Amino acid sequence: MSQKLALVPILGDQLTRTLASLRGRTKDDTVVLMMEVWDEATYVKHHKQKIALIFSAMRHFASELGEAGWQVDYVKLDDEENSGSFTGEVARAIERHSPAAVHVTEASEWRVQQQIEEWPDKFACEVDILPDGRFLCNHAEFQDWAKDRKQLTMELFYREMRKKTGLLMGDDGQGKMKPEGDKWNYDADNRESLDGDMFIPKRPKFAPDDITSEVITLVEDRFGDHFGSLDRFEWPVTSADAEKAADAFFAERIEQFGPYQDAMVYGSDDLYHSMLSTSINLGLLDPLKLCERAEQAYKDGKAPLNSVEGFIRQIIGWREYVRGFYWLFMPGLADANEMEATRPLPEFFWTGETDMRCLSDCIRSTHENAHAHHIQRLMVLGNFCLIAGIDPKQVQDWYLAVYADAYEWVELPNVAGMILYADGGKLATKPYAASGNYINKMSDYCKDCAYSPSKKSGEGACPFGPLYWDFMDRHRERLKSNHRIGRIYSTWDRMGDEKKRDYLDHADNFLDSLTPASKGWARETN
Ligand code: FAD
Ligand code: DLZ
Ligand code: SF4
Repeated sequence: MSQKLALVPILGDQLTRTLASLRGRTKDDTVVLMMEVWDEATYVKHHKQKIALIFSAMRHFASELGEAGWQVDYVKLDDEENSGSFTGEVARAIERHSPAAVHVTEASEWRVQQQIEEWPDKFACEVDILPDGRFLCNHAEFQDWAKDRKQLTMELFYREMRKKTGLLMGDDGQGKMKPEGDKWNYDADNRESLDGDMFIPKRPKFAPDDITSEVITLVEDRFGDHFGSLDRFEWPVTSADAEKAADAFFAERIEQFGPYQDAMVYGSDDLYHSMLSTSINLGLLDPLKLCERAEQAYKDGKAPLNSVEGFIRQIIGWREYVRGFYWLFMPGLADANEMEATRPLPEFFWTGETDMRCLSDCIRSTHENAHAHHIQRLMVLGNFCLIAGIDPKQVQDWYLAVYADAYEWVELPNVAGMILYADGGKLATKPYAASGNYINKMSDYCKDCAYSPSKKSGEGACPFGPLYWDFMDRHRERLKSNHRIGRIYSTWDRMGDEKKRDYLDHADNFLDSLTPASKGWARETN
């Protein structure tokens, strides 16, 4: 029996046929609505590749649905009547199609969900807002796990997800589950640095087809003043290509994924990372299936446990955890500033023009590819923002704008919680502050840098050292009782006054020399 006509809006990061709002619908009683809207393309000034990726993936998905017989109403950015907003476009589509109901899957971001929650009052037809089934842990389950916990330790959450999925779980012989290899976490085995000469299989790159080329022209034309280059657009924009990218990762790179997860090499942007985050976040790949493939690679003897466990932890651990964390602490998380950081973001975050070779290489990769790998985001760019005391709002806007995989639900917990400690330690047990020694150990950046990590102060000293001590000194009252950090102050106290003064003066001079970002790079209102 045919149901009443429903309008099904599909947002830019919901590109899967298994979406909750499509479940149970038939092609005869459904109009799918997809909308390129100005508000979403400009609420921060996204990297050009990010906009091109989302528009191209949306257009490909719409055409696949159309070819499969679905009725798709696709609003392009340049359509004359385009109102510029999701709500405006749903209103116009209701006029065009007169549906009995709107079925929409909840938005991944708080900002958009607020708009959707107004629809039942705004529209005369019924509006159903359905939970997003693409995550393992729903909002209620996460709240339940978090309640009564002082510290939301990711590792404990992750163990629950391992038990829930059965991934890398065995039997202890007495009817209970136990982690494969008897250990939950193999992170300690995953800290090798990488020799620049080591062979790294190249990941597949996807040259723009006609749809992507048209979108690239549109983006150059309409968003020409946004950050980033479109010269090398190589992202998968369909689920078929994303599967090819996943095939190559499981065939060629997962074996070394674990050991070199934290390594950094000048000029090398992907190393053994999967480069699948853009596809997972868009909906082109199913995260749980990827974890099952990783587990299979282990069972088949094609990848060691430390690599496979590391990959699975990133997805059913960190990715699920940050999503739960985001919804638990929004909207306050976006305003959190526990460390009272107020310094403006330096201009070099947009130009890459700094003598600090680690930062300039991470910003180059960000500009060229709309990507930097995890440890670059965390221990180079993030560490700098933390110890230099950069205003969290400006850091959030930067990360949200520049990465092709950035949506607020995943960006914000990583920025406010993981790198800036702006949430006061709800996510991380201590600030991830480090001197240049860490970067020197894990990368080849320092050997040709204008600065030296072994020089502690004075001309040519790596700025990370003085900035680190300046940060520790500034936040002594707040951090001294943290058991993971407190002992650092004994080292600081053992230094003579002159040495301490040298560090603090050096940090002051360095910070004074920074040029603040000129207005309008990330957000018009900054
Ligand atoms: P891999 O190293 O191959 O990891 C596999 C997968 O694990 C990733 O594809 C991703 O889905 C997941 N993952 C790994 N780490 C995290 C994490 N910390 N949080 C959530 N998922 C994770 N990831 C995003 O998808 N979007 C963001 O906006 C984003 N912002 C970040 C900001 C900061 C400050 C930091 C420190 C990390 C951020 N990450 C973000 C996490 C991580 O850096 C990227 O997921 C990763 O670099 C993507 O590359 P990859 O697919 O090769 O990842
Ligand atoms: C990031 C983005 C951009 C640039 N443009 C669109 C768009 O035009 N249409 C769309 O449906 N989604 C877009 N997105 C993603 C949204 O900003 C947002 O992240 C998702 O709707 C999830 O809340
Ligand atoms: Fe970065 Fe310092 Fe190393 Fe230069 S010396 S690359 S600034 S850590």
